[in-house]
Amino acid sequence: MKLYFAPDTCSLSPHIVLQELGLPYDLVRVDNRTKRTSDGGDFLSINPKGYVAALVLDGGEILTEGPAILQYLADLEPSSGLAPPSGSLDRVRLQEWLNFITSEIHAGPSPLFDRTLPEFVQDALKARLSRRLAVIEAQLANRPYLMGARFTVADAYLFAVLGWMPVFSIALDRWPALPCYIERIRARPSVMRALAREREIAPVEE
Ligand SMILES: N[C@@H](CCC(=O)N[C@@H](CS)C(=O)NCC(=O)O)C(=O)O
Repeated sequence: MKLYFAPDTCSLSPHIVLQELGLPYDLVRVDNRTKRTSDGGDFLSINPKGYVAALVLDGGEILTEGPAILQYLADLEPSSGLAPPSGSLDRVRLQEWLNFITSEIHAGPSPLFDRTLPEFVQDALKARLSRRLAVIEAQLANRPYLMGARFTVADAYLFAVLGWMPVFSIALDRWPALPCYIERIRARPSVMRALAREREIAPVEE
């Protein structure tokens, strides 16, 4: 498999999951501004939507959209427990979290990356995001991971997007469970290996 990634983005989550599974993969860095790739290609020919992550399967099929990629990977190794079995109520609970993360923590607040956004819009987005973070705080108050005792793909995804909060000037210590959760996940060997591998790939030359 081949994962197209950009540093400090949501593509870290499938990367963590590849590491959790111990599967072999190639890593291709994408310059999100130029859409050029570290192997000299045009990322738009891989994902015409123009965003990471994209996962090229060994048979040539290309998967996009984080929650779909994450579940595909988890299902390659059901015994990993990275996702509950398809068709179970727990699987739907996982999908509930993946959808919450993708719409409320990832896409919803992402306009905050635009520093030219009027301040009143920034304030409204941050207020909404804070309400969503309070939901996560409540969930994590008495369990180590979103789904309970086990780390799942939802945690890999949430970890990746929580990394943006300092960029949005949101101090996570307002929600005491969140800094502990982040540190718990950052300490996983899979996470350390994924971050190290991403750092090994130089920026795409223009
Ligand atoms: N709906 C997509 C969104 C992916 C996404 O937002 N990717 C960002 C990085 S986190 C990106 O590559 N943005 C570049 C762009 O949109 O040009 C998903 O959930 O996978």
